[in-house]
Amino acid sequence: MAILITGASAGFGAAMCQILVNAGYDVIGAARRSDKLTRLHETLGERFLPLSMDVGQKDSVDKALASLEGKWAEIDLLVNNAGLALGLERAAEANYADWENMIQTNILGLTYVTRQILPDMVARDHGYIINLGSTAGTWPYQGGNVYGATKAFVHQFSLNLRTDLIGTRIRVTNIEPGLCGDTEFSTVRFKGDEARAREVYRQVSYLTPEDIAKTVLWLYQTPEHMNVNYLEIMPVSQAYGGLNVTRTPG
Ligand code: 8X3
Repeated sequence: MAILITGASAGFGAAMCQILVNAGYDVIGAARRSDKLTRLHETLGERFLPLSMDVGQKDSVDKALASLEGKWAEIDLLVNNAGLALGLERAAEANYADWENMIQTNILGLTYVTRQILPDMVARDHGYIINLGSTAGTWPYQGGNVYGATKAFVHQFSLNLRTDLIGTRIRVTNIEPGLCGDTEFSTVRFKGDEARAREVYRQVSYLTPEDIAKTVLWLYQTPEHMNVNYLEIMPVSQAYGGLNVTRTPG
């Protein structure tokens, strides 16, 4: 029996691998960047299996998952963590290729992996799927357009999965973090503009990958009769704002 974490090479994913291996679980870390996975392997040892996989490419997902053998082939916890935000331009100015890339990874990629893993969980009548949504899937913000919409998909897909799984012992949770630092999230969003990425976290106390990884461990260890449908988490420095109003002069 093993845990599969996508997007394992950095940020949330790498922290989850670390915390779950340290808690005594066997963890498969899947990502494109195999050099980073190799480094994790060196740190985490034999309870960690690096798996080279591009979640956005169905062939890559199918091939990587088909290569798993023995205990590594029996996934008891799938963490669909891989995902990204690209750009913060308003919809009329946004780069369309960025939209496609986010849809490909955050929506299609997540379904490629889930659809492959789910039948075995159903056959064993046991398992847990934890998806990484976002507060952006519920709360709109300017420039969040397609990123937020992909996370709204993840929220609803999680709820619909659980609905399909009624009568089984398979659990599904959508974790919806708000502002989280110490990851590549903003650097990726701003395409390597480190100064702009740093500005997002300036003088702000943010959530860390460790906070999210500990949440995954907690969820996995909750009693098996209990299903957390979704979990919205923000740093104390963040809260809801009001709605925008435009006033007409005159
Ligand atoms: C991360 C939260 O607000 O940066 O998904 O989109 S936010």
